[in-house]
Amino acid sequence: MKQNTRLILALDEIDRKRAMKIAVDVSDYVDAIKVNYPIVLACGLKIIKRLSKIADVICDFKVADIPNTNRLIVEQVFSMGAAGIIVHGFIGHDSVKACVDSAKGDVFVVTEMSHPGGKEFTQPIADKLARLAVEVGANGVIAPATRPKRIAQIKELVGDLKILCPGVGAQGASPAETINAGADYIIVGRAIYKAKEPKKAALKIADEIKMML
Ligand code: OMP
Repeated sequence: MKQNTRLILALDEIDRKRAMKIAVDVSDYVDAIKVNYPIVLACGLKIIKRLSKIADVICDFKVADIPNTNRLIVEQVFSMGAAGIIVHGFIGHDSVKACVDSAKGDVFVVTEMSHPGGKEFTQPIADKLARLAVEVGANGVIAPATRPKRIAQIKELVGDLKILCPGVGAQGASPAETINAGADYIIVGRAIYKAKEPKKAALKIADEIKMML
């Protein structure tokens, strides 16, 4: 995945035509497009192929199963042209390693989640999950933009692994603070795809990121 604007669009838009238009409109300002269950359930797996012609696609399926099932999921995702996949870490070393071994691209491990409930169960084990990501040879981790201090702490644990941070915009975090805390990429959904002019919104955030580098 390129590291140019450091902005990743979370395209949780379920209308296929609108989603494709937004993807094309913002393509100059994003390094990748992240898809999650909403768009894939609404539009089918083929949306991954379609979007991957516009930008690198990261499949945020938060994979969380036994090693064999994970392998089967990961194989399907990469056969559609995805560039990366997001998996949970709490499933243990063997299950995450199965993802890394079968991936034909990047694997990102969720550490502490960005929403308020992320403090309940993911925060207490997030440091362990970050270490696990390093130990199994993942390419990066997901850390919460909503808690910049935690980004910095998790960065200490993961060294060269990339840190992708959701929570900017609709969840309240700012691009500047997130980059300052050590994020390699910022993941933004609603603040772009729900904006009146998604292209302008993406450009504004990309500019804010640029100012901090
Ligand atoms: P917005 O809140 O609309 O910007 O979207 C954030 C995106 O990041 C959504 O697609 C979430 O599913 C995703 N996300 C989080 O918001 N928090 C997390 O802790 C992890 C993720 C993720 O793995 O991408």
